[in-house]
This record gives sequence, C-alpha cells and structure tokens, in this order.
Amino acid sequence: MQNTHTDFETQFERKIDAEEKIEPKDWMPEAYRKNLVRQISQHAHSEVIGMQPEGNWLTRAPSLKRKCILLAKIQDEGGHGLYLYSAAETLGVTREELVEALHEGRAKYASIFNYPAVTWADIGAIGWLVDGAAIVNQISLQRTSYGPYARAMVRICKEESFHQRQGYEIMVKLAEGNAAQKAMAQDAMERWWWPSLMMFGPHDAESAHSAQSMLWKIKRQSNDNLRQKFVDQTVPQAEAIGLTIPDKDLKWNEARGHYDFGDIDWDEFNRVVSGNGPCNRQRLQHHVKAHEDGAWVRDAMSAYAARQQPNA
Ligand code: BYC
Repeated sequence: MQNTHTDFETQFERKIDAEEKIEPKDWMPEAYRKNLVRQISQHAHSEVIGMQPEGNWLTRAPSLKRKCILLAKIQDEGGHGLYLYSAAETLGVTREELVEALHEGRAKYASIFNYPAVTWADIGAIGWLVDGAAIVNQISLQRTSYGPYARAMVRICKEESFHQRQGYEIMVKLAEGNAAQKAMAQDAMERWWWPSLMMFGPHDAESAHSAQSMLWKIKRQSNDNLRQKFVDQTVPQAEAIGLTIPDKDLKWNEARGHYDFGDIDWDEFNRVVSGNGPCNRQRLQHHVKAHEDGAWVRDAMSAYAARQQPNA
C-alpha cells in the first residue's frame, strides 16, 4: 500500500514531536524546506561576508602572532560558510542559486557585517561581542530539527568559542594598556554594542518567521530570549575589564534575575537590513568581484570533473 500525503505529514510531525532529526531524504512540508533554505543560506552568507571587516586588518595586525591568529579565524569563518552552503544544498538548491540570490539582494546576511572595522580594537570587539552573540544563537541551533544544520552547528560552536575568547583576550590586553589603548577599547565597545544586540533580529512580536520556526523546532529559542542571554553573560565580562556598556538604562533587575536594558534603535536596524548601512554596497561589490575573479577556478573544476566521466 502506498503512503498518502497525510501519512507523510503525520510521520514528519511525529519526528518533530519526538525530537528526532529530519534528514535530507525524509518527506518534509514545502514551507519547512523553503524556510530552512532561507535561514541556512543567509547564515552561510553571513559567515562569508563576515570575513571582510576582519580581513581589513590582516596586513595591519600588531604582531606576527596576532596576524596568524586572525588569519586562522577568518579561514574558520570561510569554512563555516562552506558547511552551511553544503547543508542548504541537501535541500535541493545549488550553490550558484544561493550566491545569485545574495548578489541580487534577494537573500540577506547579518546586519552586523555592514559596519566598518576602523581600529585594531574593533577586531577584539568583533571576536568578543559579534562571535559572542553568534554563539549564544548557535548553541540553541545545535538542537534545530534539520539534521545537517544541527550537525554543522556543533562544529561551528566549537570554533566560535575559540573566536570569542581570542576577541576578549585582545580587549583584556588593550584595557590593561595605556590610556590611548584603553580609550580605543572603549570606543570599539561603544560602536559594536548596539549592532551586536541587533544580530538577534526583531522583537518576538515583530518577528515574521519565529512562530512557525519554533513550531517546527527550526528555532529553539526566541530572538528576545537569546538577546537577553547575551546581555546577561556579557555585562560581567565588560565590568571585569573596566569597560562601560553604552546604555544608561542597563541595570540588574533582582526580581527578573536578568539585566534590564535600553531600547534598540530599530530605525537603524531597518536601514541596515534594507541595504543602507555604512558598508552594505562595499560588502556586496567586494563579494561580486571576488566571485567573478574566481570564475576560472570553477570553470577549471567543471572541465576536470567532465573529463573524469566515463565516455567523455
Ligand atoms: N541581520 O522573522 P525574523 C558569525 C531578517 S556569522 C539581517 O526574526 P528569523 C561571524 C530575517 O532574515 C553568524 N537580517 O527572522 C562571521 C528576516 O528577513 P527575510 C550569523 C536580519 O530567520 C564572521 C526578517 O529580518 N548568525 O558568527 O526567524 C565573523 C525578519 O526576522 C537580522 C546567523 O546567521 C539581522 N541581524 O530570525 C564573525 C544565525 N535579523 O529572511 C562572526 C542564523 C533578522 O524574511 N540565523 N533579519 O527576508 C538565525 O538564527 C535567524 O535567521 C535570526 C532571525 C535570529 C537571525
């Protein structure tokens, strides 16, 4: 007897309820597949576009050791992009289609990477705050319902926690340094704090995809819960190195057992997400150029693969 559509749907729901992973060959609702392609590909684009602000400091890292560490970190980000593109490809899309959507502005990437890295302290702030925010989100995504995405997250989280520590260590050293170094660290903290909070996306009530993504267990925690977690873990880290978080409303709330914090500038968030942040055009143009410059490598690989086919 053949399975009906309803049987497939029941099996899918049973797996989701039982915390079993959905795998590429399993039946899944078309909207689940599309939502995953959207989120995973945007996650991949973020990893790859995120290489640019840090890449800007490779030739100016203050020592050979710092340069080696930064180079390794940026290569890790490229690797994260590749695991994630591969996870998206298991859902029946091609890498070409995904990159085209990015270039045509149909796919987003994290707003944070549209801000410039103007001093060395920004490299510390990116590792500490941006990777720190990314891990809080990605730890919860290790339990996402789609198997290939969940498994990619496990490895990415291990690498990301090293990234966060290297960023914090840069900030520790600057904060212990002379007055100019400490001021540089404070300035970076002031510029990266609010954009880092924006990484978690709109408030839950404004989040277009959250309700459905939580039901399907693609997302395991809400945007606001994750943002609160990040604030709660980061405030003591800033205090420990004598940096001030630029938020006059930031205050421990004994009753809630969490920090209260000020309002996010959602106009700025919307501006950056819709393509009008400080570096949006530059980031995309750079990606398009790198992609065009790499066309000969892809052509050579395709020609080689074609020659390996029997009867070619
Ligand atoms: N920036 O309904 P919502 C890294 C969009 S990189 C831009 O809440 P969702 C690193 C959202 O896409 C790691 N767009 O969406 C690399 C949606 O638009 P569409 C980055 C944003 O998906 C190098 C609309 O707003 N991490 O660690 O349920 C160096 C409505 O939002 C943003 C990830 O990518 C934003 N901040 O939840 C250093 C995590 N926020 O698609 C470090 C994976 C929202 O309808 N992604 N939008 O056009 C996620 O966890 C979720 O997609 C989000 C948003 C929590 C970001």
